[in-house]
Amino acid sequence: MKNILLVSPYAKNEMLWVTGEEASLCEVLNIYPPLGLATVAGLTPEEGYSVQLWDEVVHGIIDEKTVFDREYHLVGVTGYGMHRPRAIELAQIFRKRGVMTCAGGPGASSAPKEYQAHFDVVFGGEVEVSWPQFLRDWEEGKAQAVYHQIDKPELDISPLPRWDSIRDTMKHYHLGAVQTTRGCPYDCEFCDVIYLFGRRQRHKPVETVIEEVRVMAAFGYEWIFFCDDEFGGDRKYAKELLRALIRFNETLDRPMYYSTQMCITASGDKEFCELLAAANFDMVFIGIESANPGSLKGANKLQNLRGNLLDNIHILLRYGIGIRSGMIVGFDEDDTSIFQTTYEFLQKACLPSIGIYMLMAPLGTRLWMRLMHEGRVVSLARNKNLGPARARTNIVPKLMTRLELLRGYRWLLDRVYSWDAYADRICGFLSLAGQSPHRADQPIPKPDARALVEKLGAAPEALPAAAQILDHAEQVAPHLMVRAKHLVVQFARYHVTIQETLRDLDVNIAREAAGEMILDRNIPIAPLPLTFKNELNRILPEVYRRLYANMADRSQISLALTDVFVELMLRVGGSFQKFEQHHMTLLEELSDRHTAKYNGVPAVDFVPLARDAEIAAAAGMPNIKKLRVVDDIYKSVFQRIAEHGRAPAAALAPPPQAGPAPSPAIG
Ligand code: B12
Ligand code: SF4
Repeated sequence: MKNILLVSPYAKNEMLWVTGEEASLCEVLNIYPPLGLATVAGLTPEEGYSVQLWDEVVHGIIDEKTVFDREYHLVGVTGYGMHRPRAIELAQIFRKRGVMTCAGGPGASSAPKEYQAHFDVVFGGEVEVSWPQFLRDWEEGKAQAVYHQIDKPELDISPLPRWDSIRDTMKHYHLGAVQTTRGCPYDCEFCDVIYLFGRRQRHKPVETVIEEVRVMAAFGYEWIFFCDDEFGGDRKYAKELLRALIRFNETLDRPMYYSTQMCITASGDKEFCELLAAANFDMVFIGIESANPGSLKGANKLQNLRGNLLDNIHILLRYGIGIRSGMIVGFDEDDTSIFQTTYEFLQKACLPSIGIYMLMAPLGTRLWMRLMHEGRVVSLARNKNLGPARARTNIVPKLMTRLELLRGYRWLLDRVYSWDAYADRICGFLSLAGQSPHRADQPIPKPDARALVEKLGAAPEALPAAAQILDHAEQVAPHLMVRAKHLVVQFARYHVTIQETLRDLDVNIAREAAGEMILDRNIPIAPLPLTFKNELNRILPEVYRRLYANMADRSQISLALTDVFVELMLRVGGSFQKFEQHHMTLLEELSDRHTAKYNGVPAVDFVPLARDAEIAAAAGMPNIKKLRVVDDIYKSVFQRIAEHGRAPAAALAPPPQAGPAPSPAIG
């Protein structure tokens, strides 16, 4: 029997927007159970393996002294980019204990190199194929250091998540988690979803989703978050699922509430909106992103430009479907007027919940590549105590300085998250939503505002705002009273978080103004033309076939592909204008050289199959277009080239607005 521990690293919980009042009253410690890890557990055969999930937020921080009830043979760590430092600490703790370690999840998938020095095995991408492969390799004593699954398989092969090992602690999560789709058909410049999960949306069979919902209901959850990026990406599927959810809810005494992420285009589909409301979706996350149409266009968020954005937001609100909107400031088209414009837009939009961020360029996204080319990506890695992710940005804006961005952002947060501005927005929402009944909402007597605010320990300015919201609900939408109360409770908590963020921002603003921030610029030595990606679409199938036919171990193909293209770019470097036949010849040579390396034979001794034999040997090759691996490969290539070019930090000049030369790290 092999014992496997799967850990979700500790992170400070900033995401309080979904919690209700109950969260503070009962045993809730975290928002969602670790769905990625439960999926990995589901992929592990029950025979021969015991798998234990461990969420540090719920089950405790692991350190050198932690005593487990068994000896583990393997520890796997999940996480986003923001969890990386803690993930690495965990690897060090377990390595000291002599336990084999592996990493997976969005963080490791986006930046595998950053994990490789610390973990024995690193998984890139989804693991429905590569995890079972790894288990087989491990059994045979030949586990590899990297498994990069480039296939993006249909989700009917994804197993039911296994929660049995944390059955008794599921009560500590506020929401149940179920995923229905992976991938997003859009292509926003700043987003890495399409690199991680592809643009072709795949979905779980409706019956499987209902089964997972049923499992969550059995754990006692009343609220489920569908962990999708664009729930409405395949409208036909989504409608079928919504009808099934409505039927399922009808079998329950108390219908479940649902929430998810989607695009504003949903508002253009009346039937879809009606189904969402009927199925009890009371809050959805939507990337509204910007009040500036120029920025939406620049970021390729074209779907938000269909029709009038404010009208489209109000359409959804009228169904009683609350929106949590994601907003970004600092796009190339934003000057310093964006802060006031955004504030006015948000007040008119009457959004019940808002997350505002400065533009970030996540590693490997199109935005990152473009800004890298323009020398406008900075690394903040050498600065300590940067505060939460939302208090910093890694970009140099175009129409303002970094300092102006930080200061304007701070002003915006302070203004938008003031109690008076919030009360006005919520009253607007209640007036809109009041026009339509919502099954989720049950009338309750108006709570006493003073008693509520006192119980919450909120600031004095909370009282008039809470009274305004509750009075307004009583007047225009008594059936929404329970929601009005929840919105007051949620905001009281969110307000505290925002005050912390403002303090972190103050620290960063002061350091930036004093020139104390260490802003290392990332500069790739070999500039990679953006047009290369179009060429890659065309030539990749040929190179892939050559590798597929000749490589002894096909699980290494994506690594070999990256090696091949990295070398091509390093060789042709800045001289690359367009793809020419000699590049193809060079690519063939490089493919053969890397195949030889992976096959463990000297390059000179390696003889590739002749073309006919190659085609025959590649007969079972997956359809490369269907796999949609171009984005993945392109990203890995660029990442690797950037790493090649990372000059020693001290040698880099600070950006012009950073003030005097960088000082040593701030401790
Ligand atoms: C639901 C969701 C949320 C929810 C809940 C998150 C949670 N804690 O559960 C909310 C809305 C709160 C949220 C918030 C944020 N999120 Co989010 N979120 C998602 C979303 C849509 C689904 C996550 C999920 O459950 N997936 C389902 C499971 C099955 O997939 P998975 O975890 O990737 O697991 C698979 C593989 O990765 C692998 N795997 C995972 N772990 C491990 C571990 C091992 C050892 C192995 C072998 C394999 C493995 O196996 C699984 C099966 O293939 C993803 C996008 C997506 N489509 O996944 C973004 C995503 C994860 N979020 C992201 C981000 C950036 C955030 C925020 C930082 C946003 C912000 N600016 O505030 C916050 C941070 C919140 C926090 N403090 O934790 C990014 C992460 C980017 C990155 N490269 O790190 C993603 C990828 C979306 C994106 N590109 O913008 N998020
Ligand atoms: S719609 Fe959302 S998930 Fe899709 S590419 Fe744009 S930001 Fe990413």
